[in-house]
Amino acid sequence: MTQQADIGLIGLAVMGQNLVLNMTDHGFKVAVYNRSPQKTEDFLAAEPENTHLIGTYSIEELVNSLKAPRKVMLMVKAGEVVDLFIDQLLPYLSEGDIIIDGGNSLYTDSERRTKTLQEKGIQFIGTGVSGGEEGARFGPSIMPGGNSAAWEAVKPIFQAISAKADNAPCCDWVGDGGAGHYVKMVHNGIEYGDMQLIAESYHLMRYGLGMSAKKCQKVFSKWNKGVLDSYLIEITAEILKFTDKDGEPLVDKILDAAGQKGTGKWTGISSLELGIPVTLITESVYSRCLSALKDERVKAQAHFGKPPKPLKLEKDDRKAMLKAIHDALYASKIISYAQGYMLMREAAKEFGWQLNYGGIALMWRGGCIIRSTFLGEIKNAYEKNPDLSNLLLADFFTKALEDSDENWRKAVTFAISQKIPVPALSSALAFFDGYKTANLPANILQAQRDYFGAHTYERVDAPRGEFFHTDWIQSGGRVSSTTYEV
Ligand code: NBP
Repeated sequence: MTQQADIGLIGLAVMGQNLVLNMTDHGFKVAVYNRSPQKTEDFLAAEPENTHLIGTYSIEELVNSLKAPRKVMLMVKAGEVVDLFIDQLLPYLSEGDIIIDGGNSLYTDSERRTKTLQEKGIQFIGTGVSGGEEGARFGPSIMPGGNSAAWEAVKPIFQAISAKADNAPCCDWVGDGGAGHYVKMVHNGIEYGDMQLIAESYHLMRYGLGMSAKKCQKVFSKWNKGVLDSYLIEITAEILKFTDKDGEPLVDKILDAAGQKGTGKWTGISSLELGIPVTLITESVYSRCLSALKDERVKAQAHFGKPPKPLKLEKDDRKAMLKAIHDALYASKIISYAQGYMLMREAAKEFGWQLNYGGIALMWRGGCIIRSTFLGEIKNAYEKNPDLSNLLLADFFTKALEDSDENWRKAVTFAISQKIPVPALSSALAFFDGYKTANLPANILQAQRDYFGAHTYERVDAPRGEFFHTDWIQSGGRVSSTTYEV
């Protein structure tokens, strides 16, 4: 076979097929391969006019159809399957060839693959691809990391097929090793948070204020024209509008037990490992876990009794409460992104990545599930001050939080009084209050730790890094103290 394809793609499931068609739309010749040959045959049969597609039925045939340096992209199930294909590819690849993993791989796997392949002379790119089926077909957000030497060869293809925001591609080099998949992981975690915040706001409207699905839909449609303008708010309004064959909202027939595939959990795990309080995303993961305990929740409601009936408010009061819910959602969303950025900053320090924070916001600005106008403000904040230590300290976000403060507390108080769980809205508020409190009660924690475990503590009247220990219990069981430096 002549070496004619610009890129090879392995894995013709939803994402792979749509990415291939996106690439051929942009004039690239793509050789495809799938473990089950029938999928390759069906895919080619569905595209009889597409002269940019080359079907192959063995790894050797796939590799031999590629122009040098060969670029092979994997769009297969994350995990062992990726390593399986890398092992199958290696005998046929030459020095300088490039393997790209576009699945939802764990960043530590991408870190490992970059290193081991580099030792073999093969360049590796681990890239996040976001936007689901439609994004893959018409323009995803693409977050590549790995071996930077491979970027120039892959860049024209990736930037051509990616979404565009303000005429700029939602794709740029993220960083070395696992950086691309790390940023994609945080993106997915933020997606969990955004979804949870919307669900909690819906819960407050529907069961706190007794609004119909249709009325909730109208509110979300209105919100989508303001600061909350985003794909997820837009599709929530669409979902609430959707009725089944009985003319009833389909959403009322959907079982309230959420699934998850693991990227939110990975974000939570990484936040715990790095010691960064990414509370909103982690609460969102736990909320899905709690929702999944459907049978237990049903039993517990019978045991403890039903939540109160919705509050019937006068028109103006209801309007004011809806505004409070809006502001609470907006402020909490700011907290969630700030926490996500805190996590990326710490990860960059830990793994030695040079992350472009404004560039990341631009990559998420279009094509992906969390796309929103809001991300433009994050990009602006980092453009104004590339050394910004925390998003909350940027003028725009500081003002937004100050403006929302009263309403945020009002919405959370309302939720508590109506016994409606709002873990994301309320934990965001608790984080905000903690973040801007100079003196937290951690002095008590330190004293307790020193009391039972001699873990020592620092003092407010001594330089940081000087540690003290106190003998808290003295003879006779009386509590007094002797303090000494350690
Ligand atoms: P899947 O994640 O469902 O993977 C399907 C592909 O993996 C098929 O080509 C299948 O081959 C192959 N495969 C499997 Br499964 N087990 C295999 C094995 N043991 N050996 C060889 N091949 C195997 O596809 P997808 O939903 O298109 O997602 C692809 C990647 O993109 C995943 O990592 C996913 O997490 C990520 N992603 C998905 C989305 C989305 O919206 N779906 C969005 C963003 C990222 P077969 O046809 O022979 O079974």
